[in-house]
Amino acid sequence: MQDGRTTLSKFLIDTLDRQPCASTQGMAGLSALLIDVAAAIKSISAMLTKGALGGHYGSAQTVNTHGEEQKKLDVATNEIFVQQCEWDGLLAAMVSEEMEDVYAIPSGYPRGEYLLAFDPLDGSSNIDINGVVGSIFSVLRTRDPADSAATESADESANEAAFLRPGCEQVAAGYAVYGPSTMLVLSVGNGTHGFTLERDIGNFVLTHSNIRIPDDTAEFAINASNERFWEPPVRRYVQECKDGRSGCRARDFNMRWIASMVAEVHRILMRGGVFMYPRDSKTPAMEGRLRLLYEANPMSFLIEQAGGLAITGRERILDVRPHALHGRVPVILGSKNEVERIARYHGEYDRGEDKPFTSPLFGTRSLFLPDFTA
Ligand code: AFP
Repeated sequence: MQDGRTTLSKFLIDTLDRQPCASTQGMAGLSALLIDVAAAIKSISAMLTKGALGGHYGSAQTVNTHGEEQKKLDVATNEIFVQQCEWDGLLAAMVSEEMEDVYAIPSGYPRGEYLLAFDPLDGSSNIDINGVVGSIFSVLRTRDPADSAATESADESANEAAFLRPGCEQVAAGYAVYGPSTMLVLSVGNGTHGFTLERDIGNFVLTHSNIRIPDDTAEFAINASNERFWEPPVRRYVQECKDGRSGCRARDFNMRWIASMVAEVHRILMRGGVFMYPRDSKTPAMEGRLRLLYEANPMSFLIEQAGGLAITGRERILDVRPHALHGRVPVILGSKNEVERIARYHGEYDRGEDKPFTSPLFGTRSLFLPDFTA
């Protein structure tokens, strides 16, 4: 399929409907669902480009299930996803960052065999400053296609337990990045592909087929204001990056932080890098900041499909079994060789084998040369 000419609809027909294969067996309806999700993204894109003129800036004066103040656009974009996807008979239920409980498809609509989990507006703290934001979505099936005997009742297929499955069971995942252009990046298990919104005709056009992440990078993204709360293996990795060519990495690194996971992941898919939102002692009760079902899992699916890695620090994110709809998980993802290094540092730390990491005070060109022989 040719970049610049293939539309999202043609891509999905060619990928899912015309060439059923093992990975897409029994995926009838998935392409229609993804086209509905794309329609929701187009509506959100149109709403966002109005900026302050759209009347959607500021607080909604409400609080979501996590006790976080909701922006007007958090609420409006959630409504767009629900209204665009609830009616078409493809979904059994939805879960959203902005809704406390499972949203079962209303009885007035037919129920389907897919489950949709989404963050309708990621990075909403960037809205009022006209920064980059995004939407993230994840698709599961309600039952194992190989188990045709599965006789889940309609309620069973639409309850919380139906969503609490590891991310490796996703059948599709993607995000929209609302930047200078609006892009939809998705995977149905056959690579990660990027589509750019041709706004004047309203089509998503394939512009980045088979995205591949470079195995190596010189760019890392982390909120450095949390440094004093990080675990030692994360502090060790970041310190070595900051030491640059005078440290053990013998090359300089660059740092980025956009406060929008979608923007960070998109940069990594475009040119490599590492994104970290690790567990920290600032909020020890929480396993990090990012949600597993509708942030970490879909992004990890896309990253792996593009040749990268996505871990908690100690295990593959897509293997983590969720225990709650809005459960959180530490996230370290991106270029393969860097994520493997960070995983190695966690392992060495857990086994008590981690070398005392050097700091600029103990670099090769400093006054304080460590005496490790002591
Ligand atoms: P919001 O959607 O509440 O702005 O959170 C965005 C996010 O979940 C993720 O997209 C960012 O990477 C991360 O939070 C930024 O967190 P900090 O504000 O702690 O840097």
